[in-house]
Amino acid sequence: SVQEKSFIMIKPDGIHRGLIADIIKRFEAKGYKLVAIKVMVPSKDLASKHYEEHAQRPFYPGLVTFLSSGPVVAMVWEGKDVIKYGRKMIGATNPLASTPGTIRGDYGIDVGRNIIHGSDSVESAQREIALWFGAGELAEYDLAMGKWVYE
Ligand code: DAT
Ligand code: MG
Repeated sequence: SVQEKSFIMIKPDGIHRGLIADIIKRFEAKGYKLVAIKVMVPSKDLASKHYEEHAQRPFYPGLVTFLSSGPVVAMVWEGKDVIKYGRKMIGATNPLASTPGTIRGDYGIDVGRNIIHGSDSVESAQREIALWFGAGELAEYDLAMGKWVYE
């Protein structure tokens, strides 16, 4: 609910479908601040750790294979309530249950091809940012438009 950071990742389907610019545009236009970004093909180990909370689920092996097929765009976005509101912008896990206007609602159909990941709590955001980025990879700066976004 204060200034916080969320780990947002465009998954391989989002990259292959040419949605990078649209997704970044939505977070940027909302007023959030991009503080880290990189393109990579995640190792199987990294993908497994990212989704470790789902290790016992039947879809886990396929999910890890899909994510590590890469490439992904890993990002950290900062701003007021970005964790919860970012999840709203992303939409429901199942794209067919996502409201039109959300990223998954506008672009996805199947749950295993839902385009984007977003942290779901302060704790998972901290864990995921530390997993995907090294200390020093996060930029600290004031956005010039900040005073026109926040009162
Ligand atoms: P979210 O990505 O909305 O946080 P989650 O954490 O429950 O959703 O699941 C992580 C990812 O796993 C999700 O983005 C897509 C995949 N997934 C979830 N439930 C699934 C299911 N029932 N069948 C196939 N893939 C699933
Ligand atoms: Mg999740």
